[in-house]
Amino acid sequence: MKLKQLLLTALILSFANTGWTQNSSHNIYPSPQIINLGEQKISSDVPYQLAGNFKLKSNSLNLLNELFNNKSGSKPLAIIINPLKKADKNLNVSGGFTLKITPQAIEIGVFDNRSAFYALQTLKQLKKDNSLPLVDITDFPDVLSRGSVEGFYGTPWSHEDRISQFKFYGALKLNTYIYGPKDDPYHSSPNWRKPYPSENAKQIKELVQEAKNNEVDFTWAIHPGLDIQWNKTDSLAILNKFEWMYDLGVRSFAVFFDDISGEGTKAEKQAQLLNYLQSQFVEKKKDVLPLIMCPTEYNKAWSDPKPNTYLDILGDKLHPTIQVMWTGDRVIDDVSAADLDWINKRIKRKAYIWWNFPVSDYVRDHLLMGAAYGLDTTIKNDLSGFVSNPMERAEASKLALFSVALYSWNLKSYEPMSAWHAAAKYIMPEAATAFQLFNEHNSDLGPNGHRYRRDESVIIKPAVESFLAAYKNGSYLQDLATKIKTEFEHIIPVSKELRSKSLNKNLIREIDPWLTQFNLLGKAGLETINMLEAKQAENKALAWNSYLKVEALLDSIHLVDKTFNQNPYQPGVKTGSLVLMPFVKTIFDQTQSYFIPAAANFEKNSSTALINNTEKLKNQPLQLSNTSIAISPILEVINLNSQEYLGIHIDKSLKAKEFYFNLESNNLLEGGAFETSVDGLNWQILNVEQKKGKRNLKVLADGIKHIRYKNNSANSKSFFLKEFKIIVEAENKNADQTVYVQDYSIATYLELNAKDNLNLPISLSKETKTISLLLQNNNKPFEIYQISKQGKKTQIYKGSENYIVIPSKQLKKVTAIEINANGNKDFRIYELLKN
Ligand code: LOG
Repeated sequence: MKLKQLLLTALILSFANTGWTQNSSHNIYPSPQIINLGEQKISSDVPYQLAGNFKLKSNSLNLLNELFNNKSGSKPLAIIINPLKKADKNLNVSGGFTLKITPQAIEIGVFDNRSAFYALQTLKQLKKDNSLPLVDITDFPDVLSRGSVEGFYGTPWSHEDRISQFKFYGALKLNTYIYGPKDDPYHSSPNWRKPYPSENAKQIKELVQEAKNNEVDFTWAIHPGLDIQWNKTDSLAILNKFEWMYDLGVRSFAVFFDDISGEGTKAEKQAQLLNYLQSQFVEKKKDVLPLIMCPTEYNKAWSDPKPNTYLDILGDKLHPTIQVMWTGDRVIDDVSAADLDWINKRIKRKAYIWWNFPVSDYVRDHLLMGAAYGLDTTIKNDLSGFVSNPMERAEASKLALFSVALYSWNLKSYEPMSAWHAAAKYIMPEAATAFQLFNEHNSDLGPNGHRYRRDESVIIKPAVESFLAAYKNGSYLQDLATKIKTEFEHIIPVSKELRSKSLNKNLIREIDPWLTQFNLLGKAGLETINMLEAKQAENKALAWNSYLKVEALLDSIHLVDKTFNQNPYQPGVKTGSLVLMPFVKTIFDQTQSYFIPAAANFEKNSSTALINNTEKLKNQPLQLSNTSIAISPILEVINLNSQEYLGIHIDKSLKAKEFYFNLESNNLLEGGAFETSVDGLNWQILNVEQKKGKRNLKVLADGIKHIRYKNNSANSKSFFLKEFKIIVEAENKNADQTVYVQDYSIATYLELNAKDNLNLPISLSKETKTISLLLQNNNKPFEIYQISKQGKKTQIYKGSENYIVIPSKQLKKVTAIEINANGNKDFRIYELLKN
């Protein structure tokens, strides 16, 4: 990076010497192909006078009127617009233009009205404080079709969303929008054969017009493959539908055959249909753009590699002007030269890239606000189009679409990180730094079926990793802790700032649950560091107070996750999920051993335990909570020899309600079984349907206290211990739950509720020097008494602390202690320890 920056600076300097200021000081997005920026400026606070031989359309005229004033009196500036003369092939494409600002005039050379519109958009970006710099620009797009394909599953964009998109595209020289939301029943089954109801039709008409105003080609796509019949009736049905759409103003069409099976997938039939539409519709209409099709085998991983199969058939049979879409080596993938090489040969044309980023329909609990990287910058001659499939959140998707605009216009100049930063400034100038910070920690997708991941929290990640590595080995790296703390401190105000400053209310509405979550993450992180600092200072009481705060914040995060964005696919709201949240959780989980040191003289009242007869797993910890008991997952593969088993025994005070497992194996139930037992001696086979041991749930019968998986076969069995969890509740909810107070775990607690007095039997040995209580009382006063053998009750504590240490000297012949919470309903006792 450093080296790259140096080289860039050197490059800029060398341009400066020749009188050029190549690309350095302008803010034109996308970056012009050739720009020669002068230092002098002219005023734009003047009227203009149009000259030249090109007649502008109204959208370009409107832009002109926006740029200059119409005050009479001052001398008008000549704006001379002429058709491009040069035989330059690059320049003579839709949108290509030259723009020259001299002290006397602005000269614009155009190929079409789109060229003029783009030249004026460039002027708009150049204009600052009512002045324009002298400049000489030659500009044209590297890729002919650039923009988005609304092709995701989930709630389609709203009318307002789409209009806002088109304005954004126009300003950034994106010229393509393909309409294909999977969940529009008139795009796909069941209603693709039917015309749109009048209200929808009216809106589409408006959209086509608004797209036109912004020089965006509105492509309407049909997705008939789920139930198409290869007969005349259905060919006509599509033709009719296209006619209806044509009447609404649509002049560009696509047919999608993705995500279907059966009859609809046949290459010959698909090609026949497309060719039919080519001859019966496109060639007849004359003002319709080339057809686009999305094949069924739209990525390498899903396509037949054998010669003369699906893709080659399309390549051979499809009319040469029909464009073929392609997502890459996989459904979700970077775009590489090798991949294009492969596909272009097979389809015998340049692929039209359908880039599945930042689409999030397969990771709906995440926002994809990361940089758009992984795009090869040398392939401009190998693609016919580049469209991005965005998120269902339209405004938030603009962040990635900004980069798509920069990339597809000028591949060579594309640099993902600077584009990403520029995008934040462009989209949220009111609060760019806060927005950038939010984006930095909301980039990765989390584990997903497509195995597509993105960098996240890149700047702070090395500090977090080094800190955690050292921390696990018992050392505390102060500098790094401070650095991480500062990051969390910066995160806390971001949500408030974005909510109060952002002018884009729809964007805030889209990301609102994530803003809530991000703020909570900041607070939880800060409190985590506070806890570590208190621990460093050996102030256990302070550390415990921080622990309680972290716990409460994690509870809130959990609640937000269970309350908002409750879609049936990936419900919830995840933020900072790659680096920051795991940091908080790791420290939080590991703090257990600090508050409950292994050396402590416990009085364990719970018999909950791991059961197993394998040496390797004997130290595997359990994860306890008030509602579940689980074996901590293991990353490596586990081998269970013949007759070996692994499971959980729960205490008699607990009732086992449900059992969840995920052991990912191919032959889990061949000679192996899940077994349950009431007494630990007699075992019964638990019927589970899932042979492969993928995630599953089993409701349990009453009275079960033991669950295990046992290898009853003669051979060893291997599997992954991803999940082995019992959902529990107190056997008798009203009865004694003191088991939680003495179970070695600060993840469980006893809630006093309305019960005012709690009586805990205890016996002290000679070694006991103190007893300590880990509580949470919300600052309300309470008392502790000791009860002697004779039943005498004496007060030993009165106050409102959360962490209480009582020297054993104070405890005379104690048989129990009694806690009086004075009716405090939020009183929790986490653990009673003897040290
Ligand atoms: C679908 C698309 C979906 C995307 C991401 C294509 C060509 N089709 O796996 O509708 O949004 O993946 O989930 C797809 O990508 N299928």
